[in-house]
Amino acid sequence: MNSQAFLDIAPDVQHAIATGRAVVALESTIISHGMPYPQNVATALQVEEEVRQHGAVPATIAIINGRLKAGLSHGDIEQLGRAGHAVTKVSRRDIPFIVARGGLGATTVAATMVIAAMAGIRVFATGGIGGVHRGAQESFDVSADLQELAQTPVAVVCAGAKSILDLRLTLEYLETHGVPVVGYQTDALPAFFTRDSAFSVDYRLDTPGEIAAVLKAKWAMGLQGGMVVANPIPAQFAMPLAAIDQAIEQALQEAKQQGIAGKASTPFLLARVNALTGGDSLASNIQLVLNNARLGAAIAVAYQSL
Ligand code: PSU
Ligand code: MN
Repeated sequence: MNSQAFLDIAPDVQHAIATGRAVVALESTIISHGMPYPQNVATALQVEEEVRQHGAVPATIAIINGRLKAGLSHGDIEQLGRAGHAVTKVSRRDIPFIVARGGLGATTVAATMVIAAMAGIRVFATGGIGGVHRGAQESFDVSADLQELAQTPVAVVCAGAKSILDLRLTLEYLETHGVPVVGYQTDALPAFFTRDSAFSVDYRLDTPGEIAAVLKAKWAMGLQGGMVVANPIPAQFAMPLAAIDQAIEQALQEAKQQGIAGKASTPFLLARVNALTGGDSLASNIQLVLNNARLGAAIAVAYQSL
């Protein structure tokens, strides 16, 4: 038995892979734990449509009835979105448990990369990646997303990382583990709701074709691991830094007071930041994900043409 025995690839995704067409993986924790219902479901469907409009086939990834899925039905997406935080958040370590019990799981960036790689998908678009949390010197809270980027050959297009994280330590960790961080048309690391931060990216690339060429070179020579492609939120949807910082500070305080730790930490912080900033941040969040879906599709198309 090999990994394919656990994996169901949707027919349109299978067809695209077999004929060398572009495919973009999408994650499902962003649906269950990253946004409120019903905007999470509407956004997930809109993101898939955005990928299609830009010449690629979307493959939203999750675990449904214990099967690894690359490509979900609308019913699957509705189920994940409606159940929200009741769905098991699945990172690499959780995969075999949800499979063995025939359960439902929403995949994080790490688990989505694992399943995308099994399916042969090289490009993945999402909102933000996990990283090194503030205070990690004490808590040791470092997202498994970073280790996955070090070992699994999938490029992750994101809007950087939310400043619920320590961006400086996140960059240091990625450097140590050999994960390149590319800025798309920017020299600064974007911080999710804002177009830049105090930190620089390793490499700035200005076209999807250049990014595809680097991916090709990396994997053709057998270098392991993925790449972070950081795509700044479109200027018209960026949030004022002060409002975001205040909400993040408050969310972090609440998490500390309530002793939130482990895998609950990121979902708690995301939900509190969403609640404290109201509809504004949700609108920005949706727009940056759509923006990443467009760039992901363009990179996947360029990659297939090489
Ligand atoms: N950051 C966001 N939105 C998200 C996530 C992170 O702005 O939805 C999700 C992603 O699925 C990511 C996960 O992989 O949270 C990271 O969780 P942890 O820090 O527990 O590894
Ligand atoms: Mn963590």
